[in-house]
Amino acid sequence: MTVFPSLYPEVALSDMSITERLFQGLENRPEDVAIIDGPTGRALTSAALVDQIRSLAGGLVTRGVLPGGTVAILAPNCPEYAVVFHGVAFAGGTITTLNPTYTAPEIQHQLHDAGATMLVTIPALVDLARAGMTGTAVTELVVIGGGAEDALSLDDLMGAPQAAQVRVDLDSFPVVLPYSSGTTGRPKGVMLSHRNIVTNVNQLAVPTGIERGETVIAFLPFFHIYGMTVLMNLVLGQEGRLVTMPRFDLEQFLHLIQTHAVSRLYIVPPVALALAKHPMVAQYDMSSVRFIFSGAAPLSAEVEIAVGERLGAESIQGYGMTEMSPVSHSTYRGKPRHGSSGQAVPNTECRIVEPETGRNLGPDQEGELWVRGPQVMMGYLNNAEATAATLTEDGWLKTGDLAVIDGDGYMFIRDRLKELIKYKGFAVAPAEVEAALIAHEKIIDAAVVGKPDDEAGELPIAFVVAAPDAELDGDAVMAHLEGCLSHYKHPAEVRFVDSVPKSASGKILRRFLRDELRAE
Ligand code: 4UU
Repeated sequence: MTVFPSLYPEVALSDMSITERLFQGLENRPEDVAIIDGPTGRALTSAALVDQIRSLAGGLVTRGVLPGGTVAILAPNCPEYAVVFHGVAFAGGTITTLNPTYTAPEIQHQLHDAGATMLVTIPALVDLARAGMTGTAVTELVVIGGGAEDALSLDDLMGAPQAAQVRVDLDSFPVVLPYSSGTTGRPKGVMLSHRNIVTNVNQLAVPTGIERGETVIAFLPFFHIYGMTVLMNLVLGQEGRLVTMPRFDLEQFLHLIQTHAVSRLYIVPPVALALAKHPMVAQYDMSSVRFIFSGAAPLSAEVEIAVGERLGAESIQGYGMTEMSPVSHSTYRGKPRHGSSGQAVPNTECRIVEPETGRNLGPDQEGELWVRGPQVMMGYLNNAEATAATLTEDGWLKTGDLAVIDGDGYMFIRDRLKELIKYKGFAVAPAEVEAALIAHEKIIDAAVVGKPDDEAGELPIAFVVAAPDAELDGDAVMAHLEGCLSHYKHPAEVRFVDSVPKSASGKILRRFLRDELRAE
């Protein structure tokens, strides 16, 4: 069996919790600013961040919310995100992170599935949060900054500082529950342990380590695993400084890079494209930028090189998946191979498996990428079937991505075997969109697949079968989706068809539809 091991020395497995690992990067520089709210310039020193995390953890324990429960957070990036995330983790709790652009039904689904009992949000999202809580086990709404009726403020929760990490098992307790659809179906809770995340932080520090005081801009959302592990936990845990942005806006992004002399950009391909081509970039001083890292979707070698040349910075890529905490591959600094997703990070083994036969393939042969390592998830929450379909008994994760690994261990993603659509780096689960479409009384069948797009990477396209004699147009379909699916999941186009191509067993033949779209 051909196994591609990491070519780099192993990192020791740590016995720290994720918050203890964070404190390692904060406690020796108490007076340094650790995190700045981009829009307002409000700054928190390392000492203030540690104090707030300890106070929140203490308050949650005193109130009896934790340990043992699940707290949900529905918020855009802001300094308090790190306080809430780590306050819960330090108190021995589980945190489930919600996309703040979700609709009420989407929020409701995740809160219910994760078994959350407390929801933390911001003032602007209170109404949405309340609608999403309805019918779930959430009994307490907490608002960062306070000011809402019948809700606690985050300050109300602060208690006597929690001195030490509330002990939970580092390998079998899910500290984080982000949601991902994996290779098939609807979004599922991905159970990640303290060991998973701490190890991934330490693994990624090898190829792309951060120097003390480096400033990193954080527009990638903390609710998604890329922003959570790489920005919030790696940057702060390695003595870097974060400038948070609540959402991506090119002008504000450039302005904040200039104002704060940002040295490092973690981005996704659409932002790489904008940085390479947009005229506005020339109006700002980008000379502080030294390092650019793109992940979450394919980026061509041309754009990867162009963005590095335009900004005079090292430009590289990494590859990850929520189920891998997320990073399995990263380009090592000073060893670029443009167009590649990089080499396996330490402690990480890979296989390339021929999908039809299950046979192991060798270098330069294309097959499904399987990954094994200490960053691979525990499994999906309450879903043994999906877990068994994704993880083998001996610990290999089937990524659902088609890749090749060259003779030097560089991995190149070639295509996607799984049904997932990536819109601007965000995962769209076709099964979820199809279920929402079919919920319309005049739609009898539907299939959703991705169409290649220069800017977004892929656009979701819906193939819809209307009931006989039903009067239905694209606008009516889109109006139906409003309020039940967040906008990034909405099809860019609705096509009416007579039938959806299916296999004998009733599975949608997505490849068939995708090939049709690619041929256009
Ligand atoms: C082609 O997108 C992510 C995680 C991305 C990430 C995080 C930290 C990358 C580098 C890093 O350092 O997770 P999910 O779960 O949202 O989506 C996972 C899927 C992969 O299975 C693959 O299909 O996103 C796609 N993907 C990529 N595709 C992720 N990275 C890449 C990449 N090239 N570099």
